[in-house]
Amino acid sequence: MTLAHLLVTGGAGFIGSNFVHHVVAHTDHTVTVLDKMTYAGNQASLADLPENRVDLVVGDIADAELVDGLFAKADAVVHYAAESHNDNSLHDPRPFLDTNIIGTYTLLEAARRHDTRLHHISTDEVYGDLELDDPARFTEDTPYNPSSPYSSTKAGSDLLVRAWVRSFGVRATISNCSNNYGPYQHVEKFIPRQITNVIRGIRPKLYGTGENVRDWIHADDHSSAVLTILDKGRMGETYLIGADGEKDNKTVVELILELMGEPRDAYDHVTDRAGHDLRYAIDSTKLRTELGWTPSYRDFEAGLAATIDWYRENESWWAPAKDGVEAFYASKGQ
Ligand code: NAD
Ligand code: TDX
Repeated sequence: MTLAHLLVTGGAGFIGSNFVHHVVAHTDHTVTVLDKMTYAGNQASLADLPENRVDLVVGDIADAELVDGLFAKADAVVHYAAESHNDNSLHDPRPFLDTNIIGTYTLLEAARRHDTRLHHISTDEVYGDLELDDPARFTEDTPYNPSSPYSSTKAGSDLLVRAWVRSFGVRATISNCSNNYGPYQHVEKFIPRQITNVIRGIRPKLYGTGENVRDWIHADDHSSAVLTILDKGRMGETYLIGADGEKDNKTVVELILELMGEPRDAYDHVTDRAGHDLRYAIDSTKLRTELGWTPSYRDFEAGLAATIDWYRENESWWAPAKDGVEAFYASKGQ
């Protein structure tokens, strides 16, 4: 790849920081992270990276002047920054509009001014949900049908990118990935919440019946897919990223308990999420056949066991957020 300097928005968050680690390990690129350091950003996620490869600029992607200066120096931009949690979007949608819609608009205008290559990170949730017994999976041609304030703002941001490509010739690609797991994920999310609950002696909390299905991919596989698209992706195209990892939530909770040496039924059913999507499933044939990408983490149980080890060994990383997150969920009966 001829790219040398990447601007990574949201690089202090879960998937963004995994991507920065992946770039440092597998390429010669240098990286500037632009991150607002919201509750979801954590400088410790970037702490062990070489200073001559990675620097952090604390700021808002909706700050046009700041963004303009950073685009002037970047060979390509990878856009992870977002408000990312469905439950928060049900409680207070406004930050989702500010960051996911206005923030993405601000980046697109800068990409247009500087003719900078932009890769936009999105989610399979833009497609809505599938029935449990539906043999279909999402493809690049599935119509958009988002359910939550979060997924509707991600859908809106995708449509802005498509419009800026068509109307202004912006050089952009989009990827829509399934649920990620791995190190550096905030304890508000499903898998880290349950692992850290078990570490703390709290029973895991399953929303509703727990029959909801998510299609799990390791964050490092998401990173390798994004690098592949940056390298070989066709401008204006959308690529779905997934690793054939469908599991229902009940199975995941039981596996976490078993791997952590607890009885498989030592969890509670709690109030369901409003509008809870039933099932996500990704068909990533286009990415695999056109660009030659394949996932490396094929054994979910082994990846989950390594993730459990990471949370056990890095309590100082997650402990400061844990009590506040649990108090928030408790206030909602979750
Ligand atoms: P995260 O919440 O862990 O991280 C988001 C990061 O963005 C944080 O560091 C935060 O400080 C930063 N940020 C938020 N608002 C900002 C702003 N206005 N300006 C600059 N920085 C800002 O999220 P994540 O789970 O790492 O998700 C990253 C991206 O991947 C998002 O775009 C999300 O929609 C997408 N995605 C996530 C998943 C998943 O399973 N987590 C799956 C598919 C796609
Ligand atoms: O305590 C919990 N108990 C529970 O049963 C939590 C926090 C979640 N759940 C359920 C809800 C979902 O069915 O687990 C599943 C996963 O929940 P989240 O981790 O909140 O993820 P999800 O809502 O599926 O969205 C994630 O994947 C797609 C990311 O947070 C999004 O940013 C991404 O777009």
